[in-house]
Amino acid sequence: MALTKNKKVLEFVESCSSLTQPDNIVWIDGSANQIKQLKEEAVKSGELIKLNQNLLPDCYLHRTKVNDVARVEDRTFICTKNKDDAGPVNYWMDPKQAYELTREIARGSMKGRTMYVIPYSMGVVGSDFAKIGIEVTDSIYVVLNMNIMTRVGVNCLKALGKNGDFIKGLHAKCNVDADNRYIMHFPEDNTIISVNSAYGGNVLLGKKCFALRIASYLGKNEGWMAEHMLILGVTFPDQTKKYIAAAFPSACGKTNLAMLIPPKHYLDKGYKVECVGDDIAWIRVGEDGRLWAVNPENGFFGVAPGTNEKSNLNALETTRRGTIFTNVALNTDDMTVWWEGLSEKPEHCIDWTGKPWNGEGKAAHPNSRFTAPAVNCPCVSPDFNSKKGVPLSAIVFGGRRASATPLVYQSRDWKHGVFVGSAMSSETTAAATGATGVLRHDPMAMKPFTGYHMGDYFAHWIDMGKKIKNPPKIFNVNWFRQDKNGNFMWPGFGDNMRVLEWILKRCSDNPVDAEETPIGFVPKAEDIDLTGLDYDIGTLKEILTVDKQTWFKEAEEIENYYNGVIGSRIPDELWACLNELKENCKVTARETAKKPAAKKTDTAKKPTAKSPSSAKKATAAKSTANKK
Ligand code: OXD
Ligand code: MN
Repeated sequence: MALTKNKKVLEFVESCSSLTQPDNIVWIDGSANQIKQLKEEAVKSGELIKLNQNLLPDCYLHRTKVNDVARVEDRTFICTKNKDDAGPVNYWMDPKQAYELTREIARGSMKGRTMYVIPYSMGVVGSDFAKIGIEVTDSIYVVLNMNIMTRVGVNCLKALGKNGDFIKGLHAKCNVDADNRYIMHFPEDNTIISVNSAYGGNVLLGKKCFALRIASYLGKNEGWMAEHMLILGVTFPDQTKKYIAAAFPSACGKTNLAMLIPPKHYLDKGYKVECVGDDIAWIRVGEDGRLWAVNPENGFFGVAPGTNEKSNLNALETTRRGTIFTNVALNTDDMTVWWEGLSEKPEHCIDWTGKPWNGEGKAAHPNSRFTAPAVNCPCVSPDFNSKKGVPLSAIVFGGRRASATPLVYQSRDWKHGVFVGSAMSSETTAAATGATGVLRHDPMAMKPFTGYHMGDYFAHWIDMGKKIKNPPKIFNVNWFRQDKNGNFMWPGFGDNMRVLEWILKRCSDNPVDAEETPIGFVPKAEDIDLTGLDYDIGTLKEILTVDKQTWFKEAEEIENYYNGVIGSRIPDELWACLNELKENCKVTARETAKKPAAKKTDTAKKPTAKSPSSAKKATAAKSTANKK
C-alpha cells in the first residue's frame, strides 16, 4: 500500500510500474521488521549468504555478476539539453534519446519480480541540507544497502508533505547485461535511471548519482557545494575542535584518513580524531561566514582489500555487525569473510566468484566492499547527525602520485587553492572499470562525479570563494611518493596525523612558520612531529622538496589539460594562477647548475601574476600496498 498522498511521488511510482510491469509493489517503510523479512527472503533466494551470526551478527555476503564489479564511467551519462552543459569530461546523451533508450531496456523488465519503493533522505531529515529521493528498484540488495547508506522510511515521505519535490531514481536490474548497461543522469529533471547493473556505485542512487552528480548541479544553481570529500574532526589536548574536509579519488584512502587512529604519543597528549564522513560532503556558507559541511550519507561503502587492524581498525570494527559484504572471499571454516591484506590466508575459502580458492589470483575482488552503518564506527563524531554541520578550518586535496608532488603544501589563498584542486591528477584504481595505475587528471577528485561542465564547476568554486568571509585554508597532500625502488617514502595511515597537525597549526591564529616554494607553502621538516617514529629526516626533507624543473613540466601539462580538455570556460583566476606557477618555475641557467630549487621564507615577496592567457627506514612499504 502506498505510504504517501504526495501526487508527484504516486505519479512517479505509477510511471515506473507501468513501464517495468512488476508483479508486486512494496513500499519500504524503514521498519526493522520489514528489513529483517527482506534479509530472510534474500538469504532464501541466494542473493545474500548469511555469515557466522556469532562472530558477525547480522552480517551477509553478496556476490555480483563477474561483469558487474565497479562503476562504469564510460556508460555513465549526463543528459542535458545542451551538450555543452555536460562539458568535456562527461559522457553526454541527448535526454530524449537517453529516456527512450533506457525506457526500452527497462520495459517489462520487472515482470515476475517485486518493485520496491525506497523513500530516502540524503542528510538528516529536517535539516537545511537534507534532500529527499525516491528510488524504485527490483533489487533487495539495493534496498538493504540503501537502508544502511541513507536515512530510509516514512519520515522522508512526511518531510515531503503533499506536494514536495524529490529526486527521482529508477533502477532496473534487467539481465545485468554489460552491453546494455547505462547510468543516466538528467540534472534538468532531477532524475536518474540505471539499468543492467547491480554494483553499488551504479545502483545505490543516493550516493554518486544523487549526492554528487545531481547535487553538484543543484549546488551550482543554489549556491552550495557537493564534493567527493571525507570530513574529520580533530580534538586538541585543550579540548578545542577543528574540522577538515579532504578530497581524494576513489580507493585512495579517504576511509582510512577519516577513521585515523593517531600515533601513541598524540593519544597520550589527548588528541582525538573523529569521523563525520568518508566519501561525500555537502557544504554551505554559514551565517558566520565560514564553510559548514555535512555528510549526507548514513553509512560507509568502503573498499575491503587492504583494510586490517593496522591500516584501519575503526573500519574493521565498524564491519563487525549489521554489514553487507560484496565480492569478498568466504572463509568456509568459520563462515566469516576474508580479503587480501586482512590477515594470513585462510585454509579454506571460496573466492569472490563463488569458486573454491586455490591460493592463486585474488580471493576477494580488488574493488570488493563493505556496506556498514556509520553508528557502528568506534570513532564516529558526536556531530555526525548535526543538522547544521561542522565548520571547516581546512580543505585538503590529495592524489596518488609516485613523484613530483610533495608530502604536503598549502596554497597561497582560496583562488590558488582552487587552482591546486583543478590541477589534481592521480593514478586510476579498481573502483572504476578500466586500467589501473594510469595517471589521469581528476580535478578535486570529481572527474567522474561532476554533473555539469568542469569549467563551470571551477568557476563555481571561485564564486563560492567570494561569498566566504572566513574561508578555510586549502592544502594538497601526497601519501604515495615512491623512491626509485618503488617503496613508499611516507608511512601513511595513522602517521598522517603528523601532517594533519601541521595543517591545523597553519590554520590557527598564530600559524606555524612555513617555507614558500614555487607551488605554495611547505613545512620546515623540523615542524613535522616525528616523535615515536623511526624515520629519517633526510627522507622527509626529500619529500618536502619542490623541484622547479619537474613543476615547470607539471605546469605545461596542466596548461595542455586546460587548453586541450576543459577549454574556454576556465575562469581567468585559474589562468592567472597557472601563469604564476610557470613563472615561478622558470629555471635560470645558474639554478640548473645547482639544484634543488631554493626555498624562500613565508614572508618573502610573492611573484606578480601575469594577466590571464587567451587560452625511511622502518616504514617504507612496497608500493603494491593499497590505500594510505
Ligand atoms: C566510491 C567510489 O565507491 O568513489 O566511493 O567509487
Ligand atoms: Mn568515492
